[in-house]
Amino acid sequence: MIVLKLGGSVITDKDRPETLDGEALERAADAVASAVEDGSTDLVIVHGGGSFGHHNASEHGVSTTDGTHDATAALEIHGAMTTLNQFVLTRLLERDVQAVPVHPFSAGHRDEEGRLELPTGQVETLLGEGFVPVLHGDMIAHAGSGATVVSGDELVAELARDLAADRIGLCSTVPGVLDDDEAVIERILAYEDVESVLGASDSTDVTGGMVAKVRALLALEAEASIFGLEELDAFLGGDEPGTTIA
Ligand code: IP8
Repeated sequence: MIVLKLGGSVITDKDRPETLDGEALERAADAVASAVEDGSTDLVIVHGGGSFGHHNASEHGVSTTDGTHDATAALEIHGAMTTLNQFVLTRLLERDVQAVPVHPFSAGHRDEEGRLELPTGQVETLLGEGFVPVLHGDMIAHAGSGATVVSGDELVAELARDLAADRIGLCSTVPGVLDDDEAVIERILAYEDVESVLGASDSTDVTGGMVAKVRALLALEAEASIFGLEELDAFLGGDEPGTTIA
């Protein structure tokens, strides 16, 4: 079973509010369609927000830790994400991928400490029935804080853990984690290995950019790959392109 994250910055124009990168999304959908064509690959897809969600969240001062009790704000952020989810589903369905949505806002919650609880029975059942569940970064109920953002990376980590994923892929705008000379770091074994080269994300990103990704992936049992869109076919075909986080 593969958990694949399509980065929000890959499938949207991250610097223009609510703008899709249609060409990139079509390429990603093509790669997914050829990977699941023969029915032998179980795939769960998670997509990030890019320009759908992060702008709304920062306008309302909402992040993974700062919540809101304002339903209008929560619905605006959630609505941006479900709009993007609909675009992703449509591109997949057009290619005969049996993609169905799973919206985290209706499925999980955080406890007082901010720990994410995400039941995965529906995802497992959908997989067993031949569907490709498509989750997304979203709003989520947060005990004591109203509702906060849940990032796609957190969802990837939860799903990979709970469903004992064999492989994890993060399709990103960069070809992997880059060192100071812009070369792809092939393997990361510990956060300290890359602390000095991981800068903050340069667009509006309320969930922490590459630093959060690497940290979340290091905590997992399964190996994860971070790679660019050009390598999505290779990853889904069994290769380990880009950076492997072990
Ligand atoms: O792009 C964030 O998901 P991410 C979703 O995976 C929202 O961090 C609502 C900003």
